Amino acid sequence: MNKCALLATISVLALCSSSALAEESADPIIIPIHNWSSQIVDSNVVGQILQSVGANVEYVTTDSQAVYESIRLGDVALEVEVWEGAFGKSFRAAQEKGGIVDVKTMNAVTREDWWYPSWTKEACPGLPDYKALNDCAALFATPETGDKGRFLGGPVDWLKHDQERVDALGLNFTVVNAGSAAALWAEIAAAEKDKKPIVLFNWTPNFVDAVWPGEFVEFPAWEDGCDVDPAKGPNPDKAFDCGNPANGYMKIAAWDGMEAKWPKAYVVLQKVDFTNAQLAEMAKMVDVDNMEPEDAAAKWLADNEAVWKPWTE
Ligand code: TMO
Repeated sequence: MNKCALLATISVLALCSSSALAEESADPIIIPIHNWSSQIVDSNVVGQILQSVGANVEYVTTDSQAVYESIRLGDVALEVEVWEGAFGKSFRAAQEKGGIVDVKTMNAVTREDWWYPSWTKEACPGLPDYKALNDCAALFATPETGDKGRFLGGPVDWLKHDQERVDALGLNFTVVNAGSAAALWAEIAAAEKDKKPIVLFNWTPNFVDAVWPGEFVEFPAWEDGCDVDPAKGPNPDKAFDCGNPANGYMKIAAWDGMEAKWPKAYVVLQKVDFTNAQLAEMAKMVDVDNMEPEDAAAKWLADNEAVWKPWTE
């Protein structure tokens, strides 16, 4: 028997206010963790904030695409970083099936795409135009890619459809996927030693912004539907013939049962908002300062009380 029902049976129903009825579940709020640093840190930041208002929190490591189905089914409660470029498609698919809420669009503006550190442009001066990149493809060749250039993509679960883009735009590149985000940074650092041209997947906000100046390759501009509709973009026969959105959103998503089950936590979640600078800083604490994500989150909270305390009030 819950507390209200018990009170009702002893005839003190008047004490049972509506806020007591909207009692917070003691079940853990399950927060998914993925494989890039800002997401790992800000998920811990949000988890620690929710704990500070009394919630129980658990973290699970999940695939960054399948997570939208897990949220829809209520297996995990929320996602702190819905990047438009990588996850817009999976998020929209889950929304169409129902069970997932678009909680908010955060302040941060995102971009995820082919990128090069600045020394690359000295070897291939027509950059950032993708046609110039294509003419320079041989500069990016490796033993693995023969006479084609190597594009170093991110881990496959980010589903960037780079191979489809190579095919749709006729690029002289072979896509090789890195096993982890850390492998991307190691390759930039190695290329920097002899200023070897390199083109790889990167995104902003990220710590990279402050460590290696560089630019995104400019592909034909993203149009809504370019990932599904061959008519969009310059190649009339193929989808994926556009760059990713250059001013992409970053959203928070949640299970549609979260508000009823954890009403207080949900109100806090609706107020959570991160800027590009804050996300870049969180990534830096892990990728440059080698902090554990949990400690980075605790430090961020200690350093930024003025930012997040109001979210809990
Ligand atoms: C999925 N990511 C934000 C790393 O591009």
